[in-house]
Amino acid sequence: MTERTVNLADIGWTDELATWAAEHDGRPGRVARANRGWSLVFTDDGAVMAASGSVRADTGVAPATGDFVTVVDVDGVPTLGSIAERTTVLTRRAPGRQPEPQVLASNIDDVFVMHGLDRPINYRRLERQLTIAFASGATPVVLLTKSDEVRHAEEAAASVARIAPGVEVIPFSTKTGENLAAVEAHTVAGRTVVLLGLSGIGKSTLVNELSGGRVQRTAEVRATDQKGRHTTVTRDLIPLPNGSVVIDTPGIREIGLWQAHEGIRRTFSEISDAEAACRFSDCGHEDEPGCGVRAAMADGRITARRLEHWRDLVAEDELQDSQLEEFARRAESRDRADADRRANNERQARRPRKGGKKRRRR
Ligand SMILES: Nc1nc2c(ncn2[C@@H]2O[C@H](COP(=O)(O)OP(=O)(O)O)[C@@H](O)[C@H]2O)c(=O)[nH]1
Ligand SMILES: [Mg+2]
Ligand SMILES: [Zn+2]
Repeated sequence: MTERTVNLADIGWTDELATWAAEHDGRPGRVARANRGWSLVFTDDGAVMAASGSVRADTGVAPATGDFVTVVDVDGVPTLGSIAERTTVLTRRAPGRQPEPQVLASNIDDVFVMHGLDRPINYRRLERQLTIAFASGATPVVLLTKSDEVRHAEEAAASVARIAPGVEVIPFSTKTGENLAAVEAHTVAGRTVVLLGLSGIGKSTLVNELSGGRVQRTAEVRATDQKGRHTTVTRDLIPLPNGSVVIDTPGIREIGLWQAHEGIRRTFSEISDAEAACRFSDCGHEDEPGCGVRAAMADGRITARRLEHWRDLVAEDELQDSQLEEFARRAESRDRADADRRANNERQARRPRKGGKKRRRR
């Protein structure tokens, strides 16, 4: 599939965005894949590879898959001009020591948190995924793939539902078609879903199924590169025939939290609810009198396992906050030192030069 022309409406474009684009130079489009230095952009004139270094330098925002953008021509090179404000952002902490965000997808409506029923469900991973999904501002939906491979798919779904209060959980199979309609109900014209899960769990198979087998397995497209040649590149953003959009992330293992306070609160809503009843606002839920969390544990509303996982994620979130504060403090004192140095230099420069010979004391 070459996708020479893409209808903007088929990649999530709205009237509001059209208004935004009219106020900005360049051709409207959506980022289908973001790499270092360039982005693959779907425009109404086909797929182009646009240089993205300058927009990043100007705005401090690195483009991400799902961004609505304009592409301008800079000396014959397609270049990202502007990035529209994101409505939702799925972010993880970038792997590595520095506390830095990595945007996985933007402007998404649903996050499909996917696990395979053919292996034991890793609840800690699931809770992390739900946390970043809630933090994104989009709606998480848990998809349990390969339901044809187990006998008790509904039971597995029920135990997942117990740790995902308020989240829809759908066990399904692309092999038998079980519950595929429930999954498809989330892919509605104009909406964007992102797939999150380990590799091998059936993400690409689902994309193929949703696109009626019309997407080739490798998700390749032909794009115009900076030199105007046509070249084949891989994209993560896939427009479906029904006018909805799927963003396929590469199998992501590490789910580091990024500013996920609100995500934790919503993922562990039974704990957040119970906490509201604690007598002390800074209750540690250990042996304080009037602790709502201990009370909820005593009557089974909170399990010991959930409390332990919650404590771990809260600790990780708080550590990150203090790391970020420390970074900000250091950056600030560096800025202050720079400013002092500049002011000093200026004073030196302004000081009138003493002309002639130096006088010597007698
Ligand atoms: N039994 C069964 N196998 C599936 C199903 N969906 C995908 N698979 C298989 O799981 C493997 C990995 O699928 P793939 O879509 O490539 O996973 P991805 O890495 O998440 O994109 C393939 O061998 C698929 O045929 C399903 O519903 N049932
Ligand atoms: Mg895949
Ligand atoms: Zn308490």
